[in-house]
Amino acid sequence: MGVVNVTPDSFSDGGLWTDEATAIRHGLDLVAEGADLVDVGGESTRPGATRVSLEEELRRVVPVIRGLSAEGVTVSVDTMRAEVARAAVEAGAQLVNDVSGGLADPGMADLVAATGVPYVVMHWRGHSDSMDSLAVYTDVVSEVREELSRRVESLLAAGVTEGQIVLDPGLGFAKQPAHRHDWALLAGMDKLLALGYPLMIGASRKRFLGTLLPEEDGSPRPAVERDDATVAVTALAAQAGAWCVRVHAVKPNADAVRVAAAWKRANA
Ligand code: PMM
Repeated sequence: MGVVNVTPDSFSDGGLWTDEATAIRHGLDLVAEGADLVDVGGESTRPGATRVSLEEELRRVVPVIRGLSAEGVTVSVDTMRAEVARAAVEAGAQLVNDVSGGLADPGMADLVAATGVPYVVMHWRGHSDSMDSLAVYTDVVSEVREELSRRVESLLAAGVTEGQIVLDPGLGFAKQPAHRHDWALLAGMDKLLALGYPLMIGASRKRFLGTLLPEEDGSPRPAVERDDATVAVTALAAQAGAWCVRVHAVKPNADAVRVAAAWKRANA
C-alpha cells in the first residue's frame, strides 16, 4: 500500500501532495512503482497534531479518490470519520483504513457494515494530542491483542463481517520508542496473526526507526532518511506473514515483498 497524504503537516511528506493534480499524479506513480493499493488521507495523525474539520478533510480527499479510482487504481481512504468514509466509498474507494479502529466515530461501524468494504482496524488509544501519554503498558503485545479483539467483537456485533476485517498494531500510535513497544509488536506478530485476521503493518519512516538510528549528536535520524530501515522491516514483516505494508517509498518496499515471497516459495 502506497501512501498519499493530502495534508500540509504529515511528519515525513507533509505539504508535498496537497493539490489535487499532484496528489493524483503521485498516486499513479506509486502504482507504477508496484503498489497494489493507494491510501489517501486528509488528516495528519503525527504525534501532537490537531484535528482538521470535516469539511476540510472532505475537500482534500474526495477529488483525489475520485481521480485515482477513475484511473482504475484500488484506493483506500485513511480516515477516522464515517462521513468521510461514506463520501470516499461513493467516490470509488474500495477499502476504509481507520487508525482509530472505530473508536473515534460511533457511526463508523454501521457505515462499514452498510457498505461491506474491507476495513482496517488499527490499534489506537486516543487522538494525536494525547497519544504519547497513553503509551503505558505492562505487556504491550497482549494488551494490543486484547484491545484489538474487543474492537473486533464490537464491530461484529454492529454487523461488520469477519471477511471485512484487517488488523493493524498501530506502530507509533500510543507506542513509545524508548520502551521498544513497536519492536515488541513486530516481534509478536504471530500472536496478533493468531486472532485469525490479515495483518497490516505501518512502519514506514516512523519514530522508532529514527531512534534506532541516531545521528552523531544523538538526535533521531530524519524521517525522509528512514526508507532503508523501512525496507528491512518490510522484508521481515512479509516473512512473518503480514498481509500488507503501508509505505511511502513503494519501489524498494515492493522489491522487499518480492524477495520475501521468493524466499518463502523456495522454502515450501
Ligand atoms: N500510520 C499512519 C497513518 N495511517 N494507517 C494504518 N492502517 N497503519 C498505520 O500505521 C498508519 C496509518 C501515520 O503515518 P503517515 O503520517 O506517514 O501517513
